[in-house]
Amino acid sequence: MKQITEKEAISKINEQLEKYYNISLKDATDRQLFKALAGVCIDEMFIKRQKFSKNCKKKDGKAVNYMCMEFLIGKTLRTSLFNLGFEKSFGKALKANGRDIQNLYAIEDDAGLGNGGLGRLASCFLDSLATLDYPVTGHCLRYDFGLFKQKFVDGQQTELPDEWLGSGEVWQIPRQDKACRIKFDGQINEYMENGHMKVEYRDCTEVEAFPYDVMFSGYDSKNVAVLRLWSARSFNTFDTKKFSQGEYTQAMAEKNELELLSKVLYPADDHMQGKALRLRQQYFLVSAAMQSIVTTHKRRYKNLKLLPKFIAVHLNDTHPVLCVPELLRILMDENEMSWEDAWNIIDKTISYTNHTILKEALEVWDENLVARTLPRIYSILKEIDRRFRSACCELGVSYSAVEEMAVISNRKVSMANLAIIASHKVNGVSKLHSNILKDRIFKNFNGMYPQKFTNVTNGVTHRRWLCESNPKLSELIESLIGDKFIKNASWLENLEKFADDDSVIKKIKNIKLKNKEEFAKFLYEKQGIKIDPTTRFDVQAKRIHEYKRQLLNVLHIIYLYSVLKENPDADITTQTFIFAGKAASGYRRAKEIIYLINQLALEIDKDEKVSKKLKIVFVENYSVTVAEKLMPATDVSEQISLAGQEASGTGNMKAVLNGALMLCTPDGANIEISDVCGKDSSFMFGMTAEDVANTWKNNYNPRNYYDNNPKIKTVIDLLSIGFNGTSFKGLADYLLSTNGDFDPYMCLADFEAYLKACEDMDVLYRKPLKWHKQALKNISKMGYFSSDRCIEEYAKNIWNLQKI
Ligand code: 26V
Repeated sequence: MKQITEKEAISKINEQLEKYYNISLKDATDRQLFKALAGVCIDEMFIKRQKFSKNCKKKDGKAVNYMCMEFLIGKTLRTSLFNLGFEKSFGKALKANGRDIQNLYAIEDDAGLGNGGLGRLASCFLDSLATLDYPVTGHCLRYDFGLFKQKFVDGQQTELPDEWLGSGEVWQIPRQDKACRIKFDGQINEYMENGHMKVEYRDCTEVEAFPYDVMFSGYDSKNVAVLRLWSARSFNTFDTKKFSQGEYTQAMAEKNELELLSKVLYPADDHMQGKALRLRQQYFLVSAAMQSIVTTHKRRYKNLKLLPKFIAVHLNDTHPVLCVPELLRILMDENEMSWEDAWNIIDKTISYTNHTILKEALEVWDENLVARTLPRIYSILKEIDRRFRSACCELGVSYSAVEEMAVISNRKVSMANLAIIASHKVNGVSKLHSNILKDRIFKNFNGMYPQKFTNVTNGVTHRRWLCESNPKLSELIESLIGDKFIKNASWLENLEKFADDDSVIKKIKNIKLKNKEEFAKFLYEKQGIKIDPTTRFDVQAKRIHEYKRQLLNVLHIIYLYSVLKENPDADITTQTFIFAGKAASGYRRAKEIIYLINQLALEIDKDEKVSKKLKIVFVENYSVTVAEKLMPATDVSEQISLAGQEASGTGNMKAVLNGALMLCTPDGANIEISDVCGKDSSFMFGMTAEDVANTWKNNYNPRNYYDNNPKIKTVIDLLSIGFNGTSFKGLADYLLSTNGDFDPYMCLADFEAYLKACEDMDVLYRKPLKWHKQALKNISKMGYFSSDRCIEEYAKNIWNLQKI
């Protein structure tokens, strides 16, 4: 891609500095420079975006609206510069003027508007859509506070507010012209007038949805993706009557209550809680987005029946599924369309991706809450339910199947059922996951609408996760096969021919070491902890959740600890176990696991002999930025969820793309990564999803493992005694119980197989050239897991989108 010259870079920076601060480069603070660079990018993207939009209109292009409650963006400056082809020249130009571009990157806070995989996937998709020249608008809430900041106090997780807006605001363009109103609560009166449904609202609460647009340029493309972040505002600063009567606080309280809507991201990704505010957030997002889509479409094309020709609406999980009744409402109540015509539009426009099979995470809302909060939407939901039930009746579907699939059943509204009924396509995020959806979770639906169900295996943007975050590796790759892989990830395959070139393999090995040194330095500066970059870095970085089985990892470490305590000279690989990830604030067990890891880390540190071979660190406050530093430094990536539970995983892709080998179970995308990279690419162990189903059926009995496997007995007993003065008997009991508070993710059942896989891995690790050769082979196959491939599949099979 064509880069600009250093001279051009300097002149662009000076232009911004002059415009905003009337200052020259040498006098500018880092913060002013940061703003200047952001300004350069924004101006550039603005021009690009305008041209693209014009072209899109001219060609009658179709656009996808990606609806998601979470976008885990991370930082934006470096990515914008990279994608615009500015990064290198700006870096050099600043350096020539005695400034370090890295310091400017450091100023920006992460935009952490998401919990984990689902939100990060949404951000990767924007990058790919922009790069591949597909028109897209993402819609999300502009949370004042993103995902909490994690801080350890005496080894326990505490949560602090994440105030990201200070530096995040530079990218956001306020769009007063697109603001709209959202109604909640009150009562409705529905009546027919001239054959059309009319609705009167009484006593409802109204709030303004005010959008901010953030632009994301594609790499070497003509396109810029827009993410529209909706913020809640009350219309009046305060109730003037109350204000004039001196009731200041109450007047302010009402304003604050309305604006609470977009105040904070819900920090859980595991457990559905029927919280009224969350339901309001969901409706607020979809109502604002649907209103803006319909308004723009009407202005441009006049005819609403043409909506499906120009618009695809994608539901990233069920959180935005109220798009369905909201779009029906707008079409019928505000545009006098009949139910049949409106439904026909829904049917062609909406698609849905499922991201979890965890029962407790599948969204169901209390019918009364929906009725009270969104009376008109509730009435539409009842009609969708009624029509669906009558269609089932005609098809002769059994009573129990109808109840299972209905939108409203047992006084609950099922969001997944609504999403499936309304979508023309439903996909899972890995082959295994999509099959589980068809064969188990949504079996009845699959019987009824087999053509709806499909798979799109996840991907990550290799530009951020390789080119930007691992410049050393990326430069080596470029020197070997050219830069074509940046735009076309499958080009990475050309690396394979260097697998037998020892000089290349040594370079790969060296780069890994350098990245580990850099990570060690970063960790020391951040947390004051020293780790040895010459040890093997064994990493498990993801949300803390029972199903992901950080506990299984810990059990293995305890086992190694017990062996080394007995015999400090035992033949055990010297390694650093690195954990990173947040626990939902109300998730007791996950927090206990964090505490266990931190206490065990301290105990091992204190043991002079053992600590020569073993070290544990828990990296505080895992975020996109931390991941960008950690992935390039990973030797072993732990992907050890109970088979069938991890829908896909995307951390696995990021790690392997950076030359890690996976230690993994046959779950989610692990299976496909191993298939694509070859059987020696990872160390896979444990029960398959099918084994898991059978073990569950035959009653898992952890006591048997404890009684018959002395290693397991040792480990569990040590857990009971505890570490660094704290007993973890609660966790030991949990691992051994068969009822009540027990481990449904069956850590003990996979323990022995896990140990064996670790031993196999050690064998390869002792032959560094072979290890790094495998790393190179893996990287060469990872093009398939670029979100570019994934977006091409969505565009073709789900959205019917054309490139502009
Ligand atoms: C679920 C819920 C449940 C109700 C409470 C609020 C809330 C917020 C977020 C979520 C999303 C959880 C689903 C999720 O993040 N799934 C992850 O999606 C990744 C991208 O497809 C995938 O790689 C991971 O395997 C999957 O766990």
